[in-house]
Amino acid sequence: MVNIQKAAMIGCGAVGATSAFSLMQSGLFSELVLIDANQQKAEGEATDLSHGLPFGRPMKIYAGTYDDLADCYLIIITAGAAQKPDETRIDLVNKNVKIFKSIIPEIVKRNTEGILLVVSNPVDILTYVTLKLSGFPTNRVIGSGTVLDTARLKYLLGEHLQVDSRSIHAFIIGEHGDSELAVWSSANVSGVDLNHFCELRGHYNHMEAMERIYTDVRDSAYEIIEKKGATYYGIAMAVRRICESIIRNEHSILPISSLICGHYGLEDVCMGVPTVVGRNGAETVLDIPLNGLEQRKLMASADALRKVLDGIEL
Ligand code: 6V0
Repeated sequence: MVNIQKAAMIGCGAVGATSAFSLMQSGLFSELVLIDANQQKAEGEATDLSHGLPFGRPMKIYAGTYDDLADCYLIIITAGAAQKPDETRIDLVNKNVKIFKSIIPEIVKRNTEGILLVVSNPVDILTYVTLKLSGFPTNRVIGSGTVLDTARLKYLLGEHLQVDSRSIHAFIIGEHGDSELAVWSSANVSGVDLNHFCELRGHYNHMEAMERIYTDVRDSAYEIIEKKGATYYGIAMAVRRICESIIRNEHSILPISSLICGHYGLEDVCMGVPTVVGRNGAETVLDIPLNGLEQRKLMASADALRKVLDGIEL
């Protein structure tokens, strides 16, 4: 029997440790197991995090082993190499597929009922690899997809329009990477069409501003990595948001990555598109309306991912 209040973090580097910190503050779990190839790192992070518990809510955080996964409801994987300056996410594929080939069978040996949340990059490729290696049902293997990219889009639009980013309804979809796209055709601020809202705020060069904002979103990881070596706070909050929707069975619509079967005319690829997320993981993948250009860009993004998948032996 899995325990809904128990989660595991496999990989305790910058992203794993920061995500553990955000989960610790969320109150979602009563037990969090940290696993890393570097056991000392997992132990150090667990002790450091635990020292913050008297300021938060009671729970157990400890460095564990794969045996501790047996009753975990949610297993989050952040293990693997991260981008260095001038590397793309796709450049990580060989190193991280190899790492996943060692991790996923260890999970499956102990736990066949939990939900697997992939965060390591390239996240869409690794979500697909995890799905195939685990043999889990498609709803129980998800990736963080473009949840972070969508948050970046909302943040930048909020700054541009001087409005609360939570009132903005817009998505980045496709690959979490260079071929992702912004769905401008349905973007709105609490029901007001985005272009109209821009005008209300005194902005008229929509095309130029939207192109700049999209480019900033797409390239923001490169910029942050250039400046501070890694990105982790934003993704830690995104991980928390996804976990919240699962554990609290919120049925929130988040652009997580999961297997696409027939949606948008696409098959057999994992990528980020708006999906109802609840206790069962990826519950319903949504076909949101796209204009012709957006549809072509989404196809191109799926093609780019498929080419990488075709080069992987599973
Ligand atoms: P990091 O700080 O180098 O940490 C990686 C950790 O993984 C290290 O502690 C390693 O010891 C550990 N590790 C390596 N191999 C194994 C293994 N076989 N089993 C267990 N642990 C292992 O990297 P960082 O934490 O910065 O990034 C982790 C991954 O997240 C990278 O692939 C990033 O590209 C990816 N990110 C994904 C994002 C997203 O939006 N999905 C956002 C940011 C980073």
